[in-house]
Amino acid sequence: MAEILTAQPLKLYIGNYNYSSWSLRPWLILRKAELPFVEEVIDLDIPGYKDRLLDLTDAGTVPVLEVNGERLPDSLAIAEFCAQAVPNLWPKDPEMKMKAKEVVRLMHEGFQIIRDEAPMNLRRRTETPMPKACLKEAEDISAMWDALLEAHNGPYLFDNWSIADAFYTPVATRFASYGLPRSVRSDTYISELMSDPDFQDWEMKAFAETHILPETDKVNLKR
Ligand SMILES: N[C@@H](CCC(=O)N[C@@H](CS)C(=O)NCC(=O)O)C(=O)O
Repeated sequence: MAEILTAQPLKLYIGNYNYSSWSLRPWLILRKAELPFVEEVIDLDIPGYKDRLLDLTDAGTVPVLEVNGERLPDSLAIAEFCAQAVPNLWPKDPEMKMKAKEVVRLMHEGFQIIRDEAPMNLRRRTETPMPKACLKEAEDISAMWDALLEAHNGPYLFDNWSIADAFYTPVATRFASYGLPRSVRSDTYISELMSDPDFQDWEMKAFAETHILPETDKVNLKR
């Protein structure tokens, strides 16, 4: 694996910093793994962007990690690739690791209401009332975080920072952007993730970015 990693620099194709939650996850993981990589932003929703994505991989989405000319799509597959090279990205304890994988899978496959109603938009701060179903999903996530933080004595979901925290960082930003309800413990967790120096590097790039996705910027402005 080390050979694969060093032969050519890793390249991560990502969507826009302000909006691309799926891109943020592996970007954070690569940073925490201290795996050197270069990144290339593909502006989403501009004419021809989909062809560009389909030229990269059949998935037609970002993130995509290029390893020695081979391209690996999907945030979770990229996370697992990094964890093979740097095993402490998952908790060491087997039971904890299983649980961490379960909560990551939940995020990767679910929480569709929050994804639709409160898309990641780092520049957004709004107090517009959110739909009930979205509030309910936020409460469920906050309760799940609380149970894990309590069981593992915070500040992270498991013993140390892990892929699970990477997967929930974009969710934390949604709580901040849309004022979603959360417990005091979850609020502390959100602050922890959002004050992470690597996240803050990403956020600075989002604030500096000029590309706008009007459809995403419209979400929840009119309620
Ligand atoms: N399951 C994929 C989802 C990737 C995804 O939907 N990425 C969005 C950007 S955040 C995308 O590429 N959208 C472009 C499109 O759907 O046309 C993953 O985990 O990487």
